[in-house]
Amino acid sequence: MRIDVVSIFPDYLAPLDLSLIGKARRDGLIELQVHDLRAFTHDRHRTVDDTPYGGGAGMVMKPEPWAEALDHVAAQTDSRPTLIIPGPGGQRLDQALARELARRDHLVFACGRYEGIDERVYDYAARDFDVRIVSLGDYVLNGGEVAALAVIEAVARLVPGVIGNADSLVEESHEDGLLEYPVYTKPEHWQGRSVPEVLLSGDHGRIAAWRHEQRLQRTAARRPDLLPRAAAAGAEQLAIAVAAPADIGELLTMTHACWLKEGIANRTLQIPAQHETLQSLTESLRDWTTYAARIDGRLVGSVRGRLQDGPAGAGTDWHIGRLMVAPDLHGRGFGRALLEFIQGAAPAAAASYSLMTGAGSEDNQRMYRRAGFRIVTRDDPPGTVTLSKRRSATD
Ligand code: JD8
Repeated sequence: MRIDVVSIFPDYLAPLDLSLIGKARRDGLIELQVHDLRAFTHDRHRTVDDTPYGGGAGMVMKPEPWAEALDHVAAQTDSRPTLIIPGPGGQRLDQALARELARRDHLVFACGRYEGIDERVYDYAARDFDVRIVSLGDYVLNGGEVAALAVIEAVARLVPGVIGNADSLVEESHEDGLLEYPVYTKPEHWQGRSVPEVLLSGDHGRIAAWRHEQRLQRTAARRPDLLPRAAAAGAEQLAIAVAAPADIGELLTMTHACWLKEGIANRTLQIPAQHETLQSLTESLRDWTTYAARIDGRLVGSVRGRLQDGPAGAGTDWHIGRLMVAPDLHGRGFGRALLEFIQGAAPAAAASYSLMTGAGSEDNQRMYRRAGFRIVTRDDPPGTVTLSKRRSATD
């Protein structure tokens, strides 16, 4: 990812030389350049501001230096960068926006000062940039640099490879609308306080369930405003029933729609789901226990499972497949709800769960890891990862 920052206080961005982002720059994962706006002035006083038309307090940033600075940055790339102009009236920064910006190749930050930047610069910049006004929150800062630092840190840490262990990105606050669970490390007993026993049990299923419960409780206590989106979305709204031949038409349509996105994420048209037909899907109802999830009669999701021999000595495995949610309903927790449902639907004989997804399907992998699944094999078949999870006594 390339990042350019323009400011009259370039030293304000010095913290980006430190820590993980400093390392990511040295490792070539992030290319970051800071530009002094005054370098794009031509008068002896290197003037960047002037009095506001219409009167009033303070000074306004002149358009000419900004135009030259943005032209200079735009000339360095043939892609259309995203220009982020921090401002108190902008779109609030949140994890969803951070994830969206982390998918861009080139971000440019225009850090204003004084009373702000001449309004014509916003329109001028739209010629070469996707212009986004972003705010840190409903309070007033003196300039855009602090906001630029926060956005860059929130975005850069999502760039693959910046955070060493991608797993740690999974269970984070706001990642799925819930606050994070409490964390502990050695010593087990400290100042008469002990680590919760479940965390010493080694039972991944129980630990994942306890942590999820902790996240719900903390969110309810500290950020109840987040709960509706996180919790309400879940299973409550879904009417789940075993799929019947009458569902096949809708199911085929949704299968093709959902695996279009998977095909793009994995740059392939060789995924079996992409080649399903009415006949093959009807026949699959014999081999798989397939569920259809509806809201107000509309098919919004599906998932299936079948028993198979687990890895040697590991008993019978409940293999989960075709977990899908209608593309327009992603991000509401329905996928997590269907994953919880299909685990609960496993026959008593199942000692473990397994599922497969694309090596490039990061969102899917994130959801499965959050539910306690771990990658056990790669590229069997090529381009896929298989994840597994032991069934716990409480499941
Ligand atoms: C950019 C100039 C100062 C703002 C007169 C104080 C973001 N969440 C946020 N609060 N404030 C900013 C922000 C403030 C800025 C600039 C961002 C450029 N100022 C101005 C208007 C009132 N002074 C911000 N992101």
